[in-house]
Amino acid sequence: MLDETIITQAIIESYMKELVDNLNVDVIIGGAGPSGLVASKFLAEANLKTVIFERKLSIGGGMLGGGMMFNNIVVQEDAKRLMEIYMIKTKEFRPNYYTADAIESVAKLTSGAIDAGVKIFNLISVEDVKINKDLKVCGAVINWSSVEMANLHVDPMTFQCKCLLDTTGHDASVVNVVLRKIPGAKLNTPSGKIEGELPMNAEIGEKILLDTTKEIYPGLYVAGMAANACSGGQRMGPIFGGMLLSGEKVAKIIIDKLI
Ligand code: 48F
Repeated sequence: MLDETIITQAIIESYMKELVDNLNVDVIIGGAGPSGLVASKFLAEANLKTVIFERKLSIGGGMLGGGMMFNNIVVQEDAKRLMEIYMIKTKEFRPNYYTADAIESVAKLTSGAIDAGVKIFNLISVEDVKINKDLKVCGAVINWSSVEMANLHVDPMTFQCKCLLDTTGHDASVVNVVLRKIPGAKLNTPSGKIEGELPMNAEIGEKILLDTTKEIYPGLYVAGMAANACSGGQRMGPIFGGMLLSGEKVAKIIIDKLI
């Protein structure tokens, strides 16, 4: 005998408890693409309380679609050790080019994050940041993605953190908010503003990503495609080694800062 009201109560009460439990954490990550997922696992393994808010229903960002919906991805030698950590199967195509199943990759990156203790909330967007009196970023202002999509006039709510990580991909949407809303905000980029992403060059884009991954504004960090978009790096398309390495790198930067 199953009682629908008990099923409903179980979902509401357990979800609410998890939300409240994540109100004040070490790291909030906006965006559950590959770079955010990898960063979250390493942060949680360092005992930093880490939560991800993902706008969409699905997890995995651009990784799920492979290249042009051919749902395989490519990684290069440098990132193969990370694929091995997650036990994602790879096949050598040519020297330095390995293919992997995009769905398996997303599933295992997600599982790696959750098993490390990360809480992922999907269907929630980071729409603004919280700042302290020195204009340092110290939290994320979130709302249901459905509210955002329907353009409803519903106020958001605020979650607090020591570090906020923007892994929202090409849009760098959290960094954009900071630039738009904090008077005189100067980013850690050559112009102090968002340089904008450059067109495709996989070789340069993948390499430069490790330099563009950094604290971009006090309290706010960038990794993945958002990092190249902020600092004027090239895009690289469906090769994903750089995304994984960028997630690992930003985790190290934040761990060094907080521990
Ligand atoms: O775009 P995405 O996969 O970011 P990434 O980790 O990886 C980039 C690659 O997929 C690909 C590429 C690789 O070579 O160029 O594009 O840098 O994932 C970004 C995630 O962030 C979510 C979005 O739905 C996606 O799943 N997102 C975007 N804006 C917000 C957000 C927001 N404001 N709040 C929460 N999630």
